[in-house]
Amino acid sequence: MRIGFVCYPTFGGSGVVATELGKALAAKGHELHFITYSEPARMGSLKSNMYYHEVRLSNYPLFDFQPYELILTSKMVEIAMQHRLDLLHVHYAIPHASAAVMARAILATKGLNLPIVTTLHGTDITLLGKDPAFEPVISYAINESDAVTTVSKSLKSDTLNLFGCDGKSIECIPNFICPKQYTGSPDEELRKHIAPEGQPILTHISNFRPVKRVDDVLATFIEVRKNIPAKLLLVGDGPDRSRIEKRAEELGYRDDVICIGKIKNPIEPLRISDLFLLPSETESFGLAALEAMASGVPVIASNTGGLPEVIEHGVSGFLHEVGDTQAMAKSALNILGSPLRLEAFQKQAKARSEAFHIDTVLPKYEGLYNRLVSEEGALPT
Ligand code: GMT
Repeated sequence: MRIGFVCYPTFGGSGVVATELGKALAAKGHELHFITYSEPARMGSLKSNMYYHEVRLSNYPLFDFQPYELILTSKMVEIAMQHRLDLLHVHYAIPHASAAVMARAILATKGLNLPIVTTLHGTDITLLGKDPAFEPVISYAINESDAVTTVSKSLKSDTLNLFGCDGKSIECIPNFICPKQYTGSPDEELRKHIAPEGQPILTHISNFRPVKRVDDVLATFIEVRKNIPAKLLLVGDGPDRSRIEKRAEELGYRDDVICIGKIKNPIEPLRISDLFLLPSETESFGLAALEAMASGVPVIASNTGGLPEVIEHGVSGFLHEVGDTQAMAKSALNILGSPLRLEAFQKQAKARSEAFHIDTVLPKYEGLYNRLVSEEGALPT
């Protein structure tokens, strides 16, 4: 099948899921065309069956604000025609799904049929979906898509509650991991550099947006640190990063909090971690938590959104109410308090992650594509 993929090319979860899915589909022989404004961060080295089409912004002097959605739409039309795409899979509702709906309408005027699959990833519904500036467009794009998927049951229910969706059937297809990426051994030099005296390493990886509640990461860590020696490893970058770094310093934890910024491969810091903290306000799935578990790292997270669909409380980690950093710290100390318990949680976290193996998830997308292409094929174009 020839498939167009539209996603954010950044380190965010939706871009990672789209890129890894595209890579896996290409490896199975599908022809993948990524249409984005820069090369997807997880694209890696050149692979057969994979193509990248850059959406280049215009330098027209009248544009104070670039009409990115329109430029993207034209690019989708161009690539669909040039490469005779069978289907367009867009990740994140805006502007990708709304642009795809317009591209499909333009192609229809040329007698071409291009089914659209929209995958909703989370904040496109839970944050933007509630914003009146975007709600009508998101609602329209969802209802007009030929198929809609969500990454968790929780996100499906949020979508149905917020948009009604006129009886539209929404399929839930979870995030996934490619286990072979998690087979390497930890970088002992890196571990020694972060925790020279073998202190346990608590890690948080995110884009440091307010929804991640990075203050709660720090508060949980400080509570742990009051009881045992430990280090906090912060990976990623975003609006709250500098503030948290400053706060850690003001509170006297400068040497215990290490911020390494954005890196391409989050698996390296995960391999040297003992616990992963994800106390988000809302989290449709929590890919970062799943990646931690696949690295054998138990997770302490908030009991919100799709996180309970990923982490089993008391088995692969612990779930607590949003903001309850005392309980999160208590659970962290519980796991770290006994090497045997830590080892059990590590094994259980790894075992749980196997439920989200790419080999289980990929056929769900392929099944959906096949259904859609054969259904659409039957329609007059
Ligand atoms: O978490 C983020 O801020 C990034 C965001 C994105 O849109 O890239 O991630 C969302 O999509 C991921 C992949 O499906 C999910 O695993 C994340 O849970 C989800 N983030 C939120 O819901 C906050």
